[in-house]
Amino acid sequence: MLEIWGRPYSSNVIPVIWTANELGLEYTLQLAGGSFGKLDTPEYALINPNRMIPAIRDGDFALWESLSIVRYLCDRYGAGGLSPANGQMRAVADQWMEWSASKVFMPVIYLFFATVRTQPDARDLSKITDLRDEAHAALTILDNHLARHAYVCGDTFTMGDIPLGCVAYRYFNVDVERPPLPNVEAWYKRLTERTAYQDHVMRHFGTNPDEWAALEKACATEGVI
Ligand SMILES: N[C@@H](CCC(=O)N[C@@H](CS)C(=O)NCC(=O)O)C(=O)O
Repeated sequence: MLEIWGRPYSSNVIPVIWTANELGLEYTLQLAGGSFGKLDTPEYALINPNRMIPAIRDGDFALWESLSIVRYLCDRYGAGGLSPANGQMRAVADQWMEWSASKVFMPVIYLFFATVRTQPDARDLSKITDLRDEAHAALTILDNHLARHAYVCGDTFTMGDIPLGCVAYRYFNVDVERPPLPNVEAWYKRLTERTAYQDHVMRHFGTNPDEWAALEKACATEGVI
């Protein structure tokens, strides 16, 4: 059976878990990384020599790098669906996946760290505003694109929506004022209607480091996968 290694609150692991659930794949989640450890073991070095999460094992085949894993799962188990059959459409899906990583992921993850992962009395408001502005500027490009399309590749949900959908959840759920992005907001609302998104992306992550740590720890005992 497919094994996914990682922790379900990790920003790079969430796209892999969401993808596996969109595809209806059976898998086991091997809790690893952060407080779950296991990355320093000889066994894990064979799966990912970088000793980072996520990684997967699919039979004898091991793979790391979150977006490569999403592409692999969609190409292997969702060809013609999440991985568009048309080569140009697949390239457009790929383009938005790369763009998510190169333009949006970093300001949003730093915004997340500057808010949720920083104690309230230690937060730097001007840094938070700068990160919000950087994320908003990038997301304005997506907003213009989504004025003409329901999803990044057109009328249907594809793998191109997955990394951006994960980043969008964090962006729309940190405690910061956001200027309007009407088309991104409408697309985000469409994602929130998907069961796999509700179950695996829309995880309440708390409002401060203590809440965040408690929620992440709880997923080991409550079986939240
Ligand atoms: N480019 C890599 C980045 C992987 C990465 O930075 N993973 C972090 C978690 S988000 C990690 O393994 N941190 C160590 C840990 O969680 O213990 C990917 O997309 O898979």
